[in-house]
Amino acid sequence: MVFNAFRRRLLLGCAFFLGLLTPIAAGEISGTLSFEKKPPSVGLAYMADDHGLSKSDNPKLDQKDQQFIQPMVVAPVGAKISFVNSDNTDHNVYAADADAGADFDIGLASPGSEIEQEVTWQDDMVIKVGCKIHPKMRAYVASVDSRYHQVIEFDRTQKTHNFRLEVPASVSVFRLWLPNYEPVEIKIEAGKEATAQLIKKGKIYGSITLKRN
Ligand SMILES: [Cu+2]
Repeated sequence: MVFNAFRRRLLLGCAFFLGLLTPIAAGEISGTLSFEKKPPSVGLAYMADDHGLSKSDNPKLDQKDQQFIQPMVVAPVGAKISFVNSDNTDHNVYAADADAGADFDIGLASPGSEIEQEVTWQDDMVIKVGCKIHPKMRAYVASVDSRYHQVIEFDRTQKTHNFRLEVPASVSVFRLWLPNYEPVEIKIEAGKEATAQLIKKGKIYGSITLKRN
């Protein structure tokens, strides 16, 4: 009896330990991006068949030290983005993307200001925003309404990057957006793996591998 109880505890202990070592938890996609050259600075992974992201979350895009703090904000059409100037110098935020129909300019944003901009342009696009005062400043706004999304910030010295995305059973259409690359769409069901090429200007620059448990 004593031995059995001990053994059971040992087995439970092992199961718990193995649980900790399991590479991906339930309801997750784990992805690996491999680039042949330098990766871009940022990307967006999301499940395109979810449309539950709230319009009232009011995401912030902050400016400090002459940079946009967030490389990308995700906001569905109809949401309002707050452009915040947390710097001690004037800034501006503008976009001019004819394909998406995004054309705005918040004017002069003085230190401490917070200016709202509604996402009025095309759904499911990623646009570049800049600052007319500091031409090197750059960020992206994704008009994406999926709750299951992740902004991926790349370490540009690394050619391989892993990410994880929590996904419920109800969604299966994975999309990846990378600046200047062709968008990737992969339908992936639980228990499956998939690979796709990363293509820029008609050439293969890398690959993406997904595993869904
Ligand atoms: Cu600026």
